[in-house]
Amino acid sequence: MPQIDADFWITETLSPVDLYQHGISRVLASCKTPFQEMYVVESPTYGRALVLDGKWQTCTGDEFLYHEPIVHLPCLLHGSPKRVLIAGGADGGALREALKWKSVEEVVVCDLDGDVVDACREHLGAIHQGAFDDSRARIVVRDAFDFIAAEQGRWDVIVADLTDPVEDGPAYKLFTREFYDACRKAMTPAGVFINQAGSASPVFDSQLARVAATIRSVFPATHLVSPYVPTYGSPWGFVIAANRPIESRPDPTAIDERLVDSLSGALRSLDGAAVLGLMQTPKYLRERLAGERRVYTLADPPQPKAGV
Ligand code: SPD
Repeated sequence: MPQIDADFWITETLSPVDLYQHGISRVLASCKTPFQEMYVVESPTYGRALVLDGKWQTCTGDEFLYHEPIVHLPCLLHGSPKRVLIAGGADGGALREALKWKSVEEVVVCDLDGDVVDACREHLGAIHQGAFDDSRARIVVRDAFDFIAAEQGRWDVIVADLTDPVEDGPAYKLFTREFYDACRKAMTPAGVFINQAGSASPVFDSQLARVAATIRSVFPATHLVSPYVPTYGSPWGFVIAANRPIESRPDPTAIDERLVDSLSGALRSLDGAAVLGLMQTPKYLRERLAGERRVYTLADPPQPKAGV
């Protein structure tokens, strides 16, 4: 454990009565962009981190627990992705992982906030590891909704690596049925979609259940996984969606072989056994999701302050 020398604390409000705090030893960048309040900070324990609108986005200490599954689960389900679109993803962690696929010819990172992309490129090299400079990578600073709606049948995998749908924040429209419908149309028929969908804590799962119900209202097949990322303060939820059934009991040996054949880089979190484990949705979440019917629409989008 490094010496704790923090005189500044990032306090994330998980609910009106639950806080998660990280002591900060150094602020590397901070500003109000046209879209959100940004901090790039250093934690003595978790390393460099990106914080947007008071919410911890990613950090060098545990980002692989998020970026590996959000990229490799949909890519494995597709099998041989050529074109990958990352909506959000300014830190470059998902981009780094997508570029490990030998089959990948093009990865677009479409993020609304160029100031955040620039800060991540400068300060979070340990996360992007130079991925922005790969010849297969393209950065588009634009609203992902508009970008995705402009193209049909193009993407093999779409990764919605978004900020949480904070009220008045930049991402809330990207958790609606209209957005998921645009994603489905923008994908090839064999395309696979994945969305970071919020906390999977049994006491904060309302948004996750509703996001899952919204995606289920658009795609024929959906599946929830819940990796644990320590700095998010609870298990997290990713919803995977596709036009065909999603294999939830893959053979670990076959996955190991496919990862060896398909990837050019090593993984820290995933192998065949870990993929099989991640695909097993906990019972409380299966029951919670099965009972959810409400969907988010542009006319009725997420409003987190209304209740957790
Ligand atoms: N509250 C944490 C939600 C994290 C969402 N996005 C993380 C971005 C990592 N690339």
